[in-house]
Amino acid sequence: LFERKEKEWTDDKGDDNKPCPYPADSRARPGIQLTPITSQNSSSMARLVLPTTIPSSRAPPWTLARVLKSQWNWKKGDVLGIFSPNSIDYAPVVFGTLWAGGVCSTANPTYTAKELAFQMQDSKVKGMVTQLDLLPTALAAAKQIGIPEVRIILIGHDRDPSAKFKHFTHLKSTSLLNLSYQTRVDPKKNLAFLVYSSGTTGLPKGVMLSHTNIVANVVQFSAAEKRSGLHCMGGQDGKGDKQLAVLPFYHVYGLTCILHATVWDGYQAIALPKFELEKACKLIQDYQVTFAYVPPPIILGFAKHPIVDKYDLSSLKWLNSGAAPLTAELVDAVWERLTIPTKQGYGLSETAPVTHMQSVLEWAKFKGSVGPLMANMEAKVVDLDGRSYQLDGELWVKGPNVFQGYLNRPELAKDTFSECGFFKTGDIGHVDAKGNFYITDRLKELIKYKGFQVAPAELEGLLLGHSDIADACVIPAFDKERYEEVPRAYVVMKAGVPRTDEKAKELIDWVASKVAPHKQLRGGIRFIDEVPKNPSGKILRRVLKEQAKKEDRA
Ligand code: 4UV
Repeated sequence: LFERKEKEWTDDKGDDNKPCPYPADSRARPGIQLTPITSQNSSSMARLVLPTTIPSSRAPPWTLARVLKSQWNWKKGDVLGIFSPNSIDYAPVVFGTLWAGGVCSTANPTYTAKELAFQMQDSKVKGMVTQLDLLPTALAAAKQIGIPEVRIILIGHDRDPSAKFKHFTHLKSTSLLNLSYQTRVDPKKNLAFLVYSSGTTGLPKGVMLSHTNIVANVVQFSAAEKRSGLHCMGGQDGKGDKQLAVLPFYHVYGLTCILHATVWDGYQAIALPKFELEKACKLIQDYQVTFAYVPPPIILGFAKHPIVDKYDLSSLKWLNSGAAPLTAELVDAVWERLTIPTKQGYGLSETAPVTHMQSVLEWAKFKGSVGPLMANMEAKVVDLDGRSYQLDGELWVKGPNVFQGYLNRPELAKDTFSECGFFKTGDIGHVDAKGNFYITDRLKELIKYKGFQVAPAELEGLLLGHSDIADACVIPAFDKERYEEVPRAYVVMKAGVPRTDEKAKELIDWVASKVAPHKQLRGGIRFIDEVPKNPSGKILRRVLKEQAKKEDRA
């Protein structure tokens, strides 16, 4: 799988039989080629997971597969909802579900019951796994969508004192591998995960990721990291690399780059249920952590927070930033303070996720770049008409890790994929002569707060439901002090409603009471007379984004 052949830049001939509408100038840039991943050598995810030791206090993946198949009448393609922060039980639950031929719908543990119910209903889950402190939210969501209480299993440290809800580790009957609960899958066709993304527009949608999508990306990503020679040396003796597993496993960045990559490469992961800078520093020091994949706000913490000086972080060899833009200033600040290189990766839920990854050896040479394309992928930078472009344009990608479409939304395929099979990322960027890509802007409506997705359409829908509001538009603003994007609402109030600071605060608090913390209107509320729209009624977000840019720069 790791045999690589460097390929020259070549004209895109397309690897499918569909005619490409832009044959004359469709120069696509292929990544390095890995030996193609076929259905024989990728097979099911279950092949990745034959743990050699299971701690006696925990349970192996096939324990869950047994319960699903023998007690829940589980069929191939059935979906399990996972509503939990990072936990030692997360991986066996994921692999147990896949082992039984199922699909995991992973949800953000900060969701409200309503947000959770939406995802669980949309992905038609048959049952849910959660933790004791999240049980009230899980139960409220389960009630809304009619999931019986017996189909809720607990994971994590705490047990239910009333013993009404079974803990995953209590399902254990035997730690011996039991193959009879395994279901063979077609890795290209059968789904492994449903992660939720708003894509380029609208409300969150189920991103259908097949077994092959994930296996391909783990192999692509691992091969890319190994190019540096500094990464991912496994070892049971405690001498191998150790990763700080702070990215949430429910999000595709943590799911592939931590949960799966750790199993694939055999190094240790020190998992945190949520990010606290001081705890992270202590764990790095105590466990001699060697690397971490994080979003930019954590890079900011390492660069600027005084608490970092209390700890010895000298074991850290490098950091990888992704999920949102990173400034070169922060990269320099981390280096000056800690002498640790910060490189960048880029990807999307729809690409399982990694499409670009910078080598740690090139962090200083190509600062601001997200690196070259992953193996077995092709990319184009196109103008608005889909023609290849020399300057900044929309990034399109193609490869074995590109998803199968949005769940129950076949009508979106036309706008999501080009006629010759490229996935339109909705991000804007360019590529230099050496093949390094740079992401410079976003064409799509998405807002990213600390790397988490916020769909403007969702907040606009909520605001429009408020009795004082006539119209609303939500856009990304920039918090200069924290170096991060934050959602800001521009609202038109109904006649007679005061446009005061108190009213703005009241509305911000009202939104905060109804959504997960990352969706709060941290960029504030601005009152306007009219939401700018084109003649067909489509919101002209660019106008307000420009307005916000001017205000945030002032
Ligand atoms: O769908 P999603 O929430 O997915 C992600 C994935 C982040 C990854 C994946 C692989 C990596 O190696 C890595 O370092 C990070 O966040 O959101 C996808 C959108 O997030 C923005 C961009 O707008 C995507 O369409 N985004 C992701 N990475 C970057 C980024 C980046 N490095 N710079 C700027 N924007």
